[in-house]
Amino acid sequence: MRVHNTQDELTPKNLKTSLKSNCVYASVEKNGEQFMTPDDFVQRFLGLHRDENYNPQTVKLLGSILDTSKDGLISFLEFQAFEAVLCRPDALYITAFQLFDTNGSGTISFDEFEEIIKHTTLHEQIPFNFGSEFLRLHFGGDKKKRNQL
Ligand SMILES: [Ca+2]
Repeated sequence: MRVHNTQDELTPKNLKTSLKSNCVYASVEKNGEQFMTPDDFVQRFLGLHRDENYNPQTVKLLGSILDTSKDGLISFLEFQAFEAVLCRPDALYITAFQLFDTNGSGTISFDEFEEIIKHTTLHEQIPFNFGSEFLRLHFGGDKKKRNQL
């Protein structure tokens, strides 16, 4: 028989269970409302990037996926909205979009795309070609075109 610890897996069901106790992870209180910081969500709630050499920028970027208002804090409503996203069949696309949309405008500019790609370890190993046909297609020759979901 396989021993299964559901607390170790990030599934919509587990998130729902955790949702009720997410205030435990919220370290910031403003006007009577509790918020999680990116550190609270990524390191304490998910249990990721906890080693002493973790990259704070990575934690900030992962937290920003939930922080759709981009105020640096994750509200209970933002956490609930993320749970709803995870239940959708296109959850991966929406999550990726929210990662790249760093200013929460609902569109992805060339600068936002470049900022995230330049942060990846893959780019460090194999530099991404920001003058490629792929980028011309999605951002136009002048790189001014913005992409929406
Ligand atoms: Ca927020």
